[in-house]
Amino acid sequence: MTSQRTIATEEDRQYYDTTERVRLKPGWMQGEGQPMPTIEPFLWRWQEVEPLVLKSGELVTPDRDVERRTLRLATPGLDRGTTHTITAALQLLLPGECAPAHRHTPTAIRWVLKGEGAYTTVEGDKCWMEPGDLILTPSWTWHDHNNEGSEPMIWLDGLDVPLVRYLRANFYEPYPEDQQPIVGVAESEKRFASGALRPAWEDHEAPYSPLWHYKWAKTEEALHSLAEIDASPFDDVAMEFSDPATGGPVLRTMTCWAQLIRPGVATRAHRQTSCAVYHVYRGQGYSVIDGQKFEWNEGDFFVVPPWVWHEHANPTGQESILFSIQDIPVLKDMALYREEPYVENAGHQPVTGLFRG
Ligand code: GTQ
Ligand code: FE2
Repeated sequence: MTSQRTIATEEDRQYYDTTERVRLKPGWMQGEGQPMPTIEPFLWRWQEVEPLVLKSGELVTPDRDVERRTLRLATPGLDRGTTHTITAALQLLLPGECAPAHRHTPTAIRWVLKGEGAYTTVEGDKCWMEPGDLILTPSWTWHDHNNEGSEPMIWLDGLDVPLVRYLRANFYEPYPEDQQPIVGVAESEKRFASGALRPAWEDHEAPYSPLWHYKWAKTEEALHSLAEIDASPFDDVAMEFSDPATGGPVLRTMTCWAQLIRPGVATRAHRQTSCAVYHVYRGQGYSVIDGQKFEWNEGDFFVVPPWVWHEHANPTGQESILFSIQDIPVLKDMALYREEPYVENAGHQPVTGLFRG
């Protein structure tokens, strides 16, 4: 059998020389190309990240050259992105600054971490940012960020850039002015934030949520309401931010979750073909990812790679809240989503190591 796959005779050699010359690759010869880089689980500590984010304010200023003052969560082994599909970055905007208006085909989300007095304008709609708010800037929507307050504003950006680049569909356009004209304030919220009710005469054809701003107060209330009655064995009180027009994920390429891990809860492990970038919005706890224990504190970030066992726990007496960006919609739409529960040991992985960073 193997003799069929080796170059034994002059005739073979000629054959393989010819296939190479005409750009044909025999599939029965050795595997093709470089192996895909594996994505390692990783954790960034807020204690280390925050001073570097604040210091970046002394190094650069967002303008037409710099565009955005961001620090990417750079997972080891990847030279772009935070996972193979998602880029996550911390962005800083100082009082009086404007991150100029532009649009691009990659979609972005903002998860607000710190500060007040800044807003993002999305397609003319002014969205004031407060910690715990989720703001969407879907594909090809104009957006600029402005800080009119007196404090540094810090948020987490999540973008589908690695996926869009892979698909060769990355386009970008600057707006002629730094700021786009403001048409209204919190308009998407006034139309759609009630969730269960929406304007009766409007059709929704956009391939993303018409609601761009999910306020923290509503998210927190939703988590607490669900916690009274139900929870997932794998993710505890996990809620997906949803498109009020479809009930589905807010975007085609990324979904966002807010997850309450109640005091004393240790979820069961499972694995999925999707991946996630997590932020610890509140509290303390740990996740076991691929047998490694990742202890997290408020403000930390961590990555759950695809098809890796993971479980979350909150051994403290206070609630923990996790925010995450996940690529589930891509896998599901392509019929590639798989999920598997960890069945041994009552659903808990043996812990083989402690992540130290
Ligand atoms: O705020 O518009 O992290 O365009 C990367 C690209 C943020 C933004 C990023 C962007 C933005
Ligand atoms: Fe942008």
